Amino acid sequence: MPKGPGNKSCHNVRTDCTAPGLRQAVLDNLYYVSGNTPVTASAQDWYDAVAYCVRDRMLKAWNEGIERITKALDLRAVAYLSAEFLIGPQLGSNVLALGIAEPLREALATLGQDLDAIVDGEHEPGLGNGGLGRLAACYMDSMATLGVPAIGYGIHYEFGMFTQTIRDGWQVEMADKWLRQGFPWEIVQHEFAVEVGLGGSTETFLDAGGRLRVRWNPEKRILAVPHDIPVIGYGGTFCNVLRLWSAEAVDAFDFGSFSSGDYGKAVEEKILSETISKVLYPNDEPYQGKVLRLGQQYFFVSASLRDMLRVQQMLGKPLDTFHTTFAIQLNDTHPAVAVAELMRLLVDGHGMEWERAWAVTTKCFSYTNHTLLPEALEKWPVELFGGLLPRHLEIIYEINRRFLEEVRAAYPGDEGLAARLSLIDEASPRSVRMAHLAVVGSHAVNGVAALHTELLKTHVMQDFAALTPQKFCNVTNGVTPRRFLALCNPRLAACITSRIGPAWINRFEEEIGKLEAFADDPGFQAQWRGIKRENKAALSALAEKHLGVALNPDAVFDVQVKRVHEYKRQHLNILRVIALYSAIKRDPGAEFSPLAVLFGGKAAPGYFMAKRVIKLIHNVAQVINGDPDVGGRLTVAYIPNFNVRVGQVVYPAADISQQISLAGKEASGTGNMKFGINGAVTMGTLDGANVEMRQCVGEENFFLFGLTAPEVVEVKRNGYDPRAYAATDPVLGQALDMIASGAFSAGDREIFRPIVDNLLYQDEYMVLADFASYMHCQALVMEACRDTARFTRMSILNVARLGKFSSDRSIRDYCRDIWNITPELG
Ligand code: B1H
Repeated sequence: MPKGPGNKSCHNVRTDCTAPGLRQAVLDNLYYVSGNTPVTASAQDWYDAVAYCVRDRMLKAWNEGIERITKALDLRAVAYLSAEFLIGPQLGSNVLALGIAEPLREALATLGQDLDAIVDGEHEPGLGNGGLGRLAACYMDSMATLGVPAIGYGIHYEFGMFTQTIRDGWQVEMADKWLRQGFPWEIVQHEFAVEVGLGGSTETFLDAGGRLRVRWNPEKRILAVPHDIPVIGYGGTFCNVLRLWSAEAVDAFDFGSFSSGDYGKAVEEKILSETISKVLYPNDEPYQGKVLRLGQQYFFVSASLRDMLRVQQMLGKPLDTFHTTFAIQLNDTHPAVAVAELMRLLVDGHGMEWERAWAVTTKCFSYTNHTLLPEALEKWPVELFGGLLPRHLEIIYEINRRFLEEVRAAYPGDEGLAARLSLIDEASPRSVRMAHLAVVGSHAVNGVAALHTELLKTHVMQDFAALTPQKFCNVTNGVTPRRFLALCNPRLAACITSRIGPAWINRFEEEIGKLEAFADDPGFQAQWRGIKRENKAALSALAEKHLGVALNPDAVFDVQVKRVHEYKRQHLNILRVIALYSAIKRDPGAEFSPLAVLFGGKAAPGYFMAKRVIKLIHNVAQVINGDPDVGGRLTVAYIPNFNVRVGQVVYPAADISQQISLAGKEASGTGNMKFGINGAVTMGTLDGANVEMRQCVGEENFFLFGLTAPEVVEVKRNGYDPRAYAATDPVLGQALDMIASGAFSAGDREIFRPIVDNLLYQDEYMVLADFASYMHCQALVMEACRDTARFTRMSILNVARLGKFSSDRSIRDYCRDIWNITPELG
């Protein structure tokens, strides 16, 4: 009899949560899953063994969750449709939810393993671009924690967001093959695979009852295979599922071609089919009208709706009560084709009358808008759309015909209004306006911050808001305090718990305010500062290791991490850095408290200007960090490959959070909240959720600068001339001159000319207009930082007063105002 760890296995090796039980479970997995012993196991083997051990302990709640949705007749579940779910590393958050960190840590220690190292080694699935995808993941976390039955539906991209490396200051993209080592958290459910059609044509026919019906004959079919990832709520009792569809060929390969010797053709179809879920489009905001992207959208939407209809039928419920089973949330317009697809499934597929189908459809759907940027609003050329989805185009025309009939009845003679509201943009090339389809097909439309919703109602969707004001509402974004405080900042979490108890973790809005009582307590303040310093030291160690840049943990850490985009104005930040550098150079002996300015974020691979801004930041960093006059008082670093994992190290280490978009451009922002609940004070404009954050923390605890949204409109209307600002502000003029003259490019005057010229002659995002105000604000920040007690108080109050920005509050808002669902817990 061989001596394997499995021999000592006990019957509850998959559920036991004591240290000895967990130890045995890990050893069993090592032995039976990976074919290893502690002697031969690699780091990956240990990770897998621990991950499967943790997953086992989620399966009770998981199976109960599936039963809940598929058994209860009177239950309404959320179907959250999103092309992105940026879920981040899974091991740490699942351990936290189950509450087994301590016994697991102990168990692993007896095996010579460190839980934290195993958690830190996880490679995250990068199935999203940025804020929008991460929001979807925070909402999944909150729904599970609050006990809101939900299924997240999305795409199982083979390649997620690219890995960013930096070569000579330039961003270089590398493919992210996140599945290379397997992904222990997912369960593939082949039995629920569905076929999705694409292309082809439509035909009419008379059905048995003599009714004229339409049939779509797709040119090709693709198999959608669900990969299920459990999403367990804090406390470990309630579990939802994230169901991601992966594309496969309906038939593995064509035997006809194979037999006749055409091996290439035999596998061609398979390869073509699989391209649908091959790669995530890495363009945050400006959408690209690529047919493959529309294919992706339709692919996951169709599979998801058919999955929901399967549940409806399994429950034995009639189709015209479909909306009582599912509240379907459209995360931006990426899944908006769902409106047409549900109509097709009900009308063509099940012979439902148009009016009844439309009533069901509009009661199901609600739509979240995430952007005001005109270039980000999805519009598909009619020809492209009809080529891929001929029946859906017909259905959209019919929806539009009926809708415009109502518009004309309400506003007779106003053809301008009808044209503005139409689902079809008649300008060449004619195109389908996805946002209009989403609004018309939904009973509720929400923006993601108060200002954003207001601007939606008064500008971008003015006509719709006038027509159906009752549809519009606001749900301000939130972030999960589990991942973005309890998990990522264990020192601060323990400190908070020591004062107000642990209830803040799942009752953040109700509990975190209790911290305010300690804001001026010198002992608490000292502890608070000590923790921030330790977090900064941890980030410094990482920067030292990966970048070779030494960051002084006693410096003020001033951080801007987010996607690189002109409207987010990383270039405004670097102009500020250059101005500070010039000030030091002018008077090297003057007092200057140490400041570390950190950047991080990816640029879309085709975004010329954003990539050049990354290069500029690197070049400025090189000059400043190497200048003996500066003597380490000002340090600049670019943290490569910013993602959820890196964020979890960065947010806890920040003193100052840069949220400096041009007012009216950032829909909400969520990084602002992640920084804030970790005690960073915001330096920001009145944009997105900054506005509400400032209201909550108090204006004395927020560093405000810049034009307001109405002022932006006003200045532009009067003819904005950026050169006038450069000419009259010597600090700004000099900073721009330094870049232009090659001070950061070894004399090369060409490399950054596109940036400088753009700022001087266009400056769409009004960097120059806000510069003076930003510099003035910077002086106030530096003054505040010198007063340690005052700054620590600001930091504590930021945490204590940001309870509203928990995604639990957002989900309660959705439940109450949009979904009509009562959370089962909390
Ligand atoms: C946001 C996007 C987005 N808004 C298109 N829009 C994409 C648009 O791949 N695409 O085609 C990807 C992403 N992302 C962000 O959403 C907003 O800019 C943030 O302000 C907001 O906080 C976030 C969540 O609401």
